[in-house]
Amino acid sequence: MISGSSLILFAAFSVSLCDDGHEMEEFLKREYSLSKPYQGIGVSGSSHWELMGDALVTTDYVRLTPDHQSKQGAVWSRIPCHLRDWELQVHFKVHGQGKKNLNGDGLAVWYTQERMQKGPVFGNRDFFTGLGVFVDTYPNEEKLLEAQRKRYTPRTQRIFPYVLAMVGNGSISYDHERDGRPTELGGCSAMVRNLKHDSFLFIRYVRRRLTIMLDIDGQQEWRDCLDVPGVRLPQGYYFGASAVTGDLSDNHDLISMKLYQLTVLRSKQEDEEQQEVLVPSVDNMELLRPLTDAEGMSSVTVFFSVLFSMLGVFLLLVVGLVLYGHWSESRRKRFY
Ligand SMILES: [Ca+2]
Repeated sequence: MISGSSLILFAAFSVSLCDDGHEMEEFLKREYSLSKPYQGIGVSGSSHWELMGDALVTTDYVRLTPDHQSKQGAVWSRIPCHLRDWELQVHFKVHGQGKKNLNGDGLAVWYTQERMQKGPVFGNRDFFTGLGVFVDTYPNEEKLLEAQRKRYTPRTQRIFPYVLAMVGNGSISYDHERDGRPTELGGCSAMVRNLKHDSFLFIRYVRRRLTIMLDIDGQQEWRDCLDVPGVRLPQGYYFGASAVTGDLSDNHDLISMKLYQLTVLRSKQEDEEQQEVLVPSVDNMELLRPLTDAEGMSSVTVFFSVLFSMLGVFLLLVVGLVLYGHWSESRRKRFY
């Protein structure tokens, strides 16, 4: 695993080793990156990035929301990304006047089919298609259970702020009241608010493996947050970031989002499999499991079995009725 500082130093080009020992080359892709001096952002047509809602740009940051109630803002790439393997480094800052747990709601980083759509998921639409990584700063579920005078068992408690990943296929809703627990792919606690030093989120997607790391302790070291294999994300989606405040608020600032292309050697079979991904899915996750060929066949088989059984029963009934008709006829004839 390479460290955050080395990534920053070798911003334009470097070679690193993947977890499984594969050598990878990294290239900064400027067209998918957002960094100072944020030239032309917000001016229609003159930048690769577009602002929406309450988001605004200064010389030092893109502020998704200010520290005021009921704000939502986002920034979206205009260009769909067709890279297969990539890593995204997000330099962000969450800060505000509110004391712990009296702030909210958090920010999200997106790689989705949809873009520029307002909604309830950290300012973005629900039922999204693709990947969402949430830096959730308000524990809705905990507050809900407290209100119902129910207690968490230690096994289920999550310490907030909490970083969480979710993959959506367009038909799955994000459960805001439960902080996305039902659809959580994985996550970790992350004390990201009101830090004196820089904070970074790192999302790497290589050979269907999704890795999320954080650098928030001011040590210039990445720490693991999530590592999930078998995440199938189509190509051609948009990168974006959004944030929302409610009754409670924070400044949600983006300093940069830098996208690196990773060059990975693939077998022919991997190459072919990659091209088949049309809808996001996650292996071994029931909500999002892809249909295999065998399962596709078996559902067809089930359909025809049911159809033929019904036809069979119908045929038996008809034959039975005809036979009964003949039998009662011949019985009547015997009496005359
Ligand atoms: Ca929350």
